[in-house]
Amino acid sequence: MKIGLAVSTADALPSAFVAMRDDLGRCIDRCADLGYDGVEFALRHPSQVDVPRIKRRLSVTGLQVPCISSGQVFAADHLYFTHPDPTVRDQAVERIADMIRLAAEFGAMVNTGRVRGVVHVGEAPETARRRYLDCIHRCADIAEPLGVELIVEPVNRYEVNFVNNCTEGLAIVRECGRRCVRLMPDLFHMNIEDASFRDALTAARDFIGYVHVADSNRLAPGWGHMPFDEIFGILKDIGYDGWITAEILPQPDPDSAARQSVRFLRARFEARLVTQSGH
Ligand code: LER
Ligand code: MN
Repeated sequence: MKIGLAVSTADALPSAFVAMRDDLGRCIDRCADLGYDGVEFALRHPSQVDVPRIKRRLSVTGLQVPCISSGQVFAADHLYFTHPDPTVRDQAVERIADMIRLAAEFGAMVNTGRVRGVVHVGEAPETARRRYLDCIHRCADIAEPLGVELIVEPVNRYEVNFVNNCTEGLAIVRECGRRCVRLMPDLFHMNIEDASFRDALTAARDFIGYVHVADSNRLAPGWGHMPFDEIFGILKDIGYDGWITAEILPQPDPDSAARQSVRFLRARFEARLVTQSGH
């Protein structure tokens, strides 16, 4: 398992759930010092990344960029796949296409998160679903030849009204039926929406490409009441050994939150190995 931290640029919206808002090169250096394996970039636009400079920082530190996420494309630019206006849907696809090309530079996935959109008042969920699937197929056409995976993240009902739990996420990933489109459970959202961590994660076991973690209150893991030991046990049982990225609030301050996350996640994960190997 590799541990990541979601970070963003200094001008990120307050609604971006990132522990660090800083120059991205500095974020990499700080995360390397703290013992992370990688950083997820939460971006509004791919032009925020100076590719040669970031590649140098990654090569010096040995860190990876496992994922580019796009929540600010929804929150700041209001571009999303279910928009009634086809021009806006085209712009959303274009922005995600640019993020896919950026992700290809780093061997990263692209989280399409809230860019999936919402079911508009007065419209049928089926209309949203049809628009969404059309857009995600167009993105997959670009991602597949570049070897980039697109991840679909169920997000709780207080943020969007479309694809809230892992069952719905799994259904849409299956319906999409593209190899490069995978599911990304986020424990914070699951804690609100899914009746059972075990049932939801087990049902999705063949489709999980990436995992977001936070404690029950979006603070660093260990500072709330998320049942991490149980969840790590389930992830082991289903054979998930990919990235676990902390998407947390910068409280009480960015470095304390980031330090707590990596220490806690590593310790609990290693404890799980010890327990399960019977030592
Ligand atoms: C994004 O990864 C996420 O989890 C959302 O809550 C952002 O709104
Ligand atoms: Mn998330």
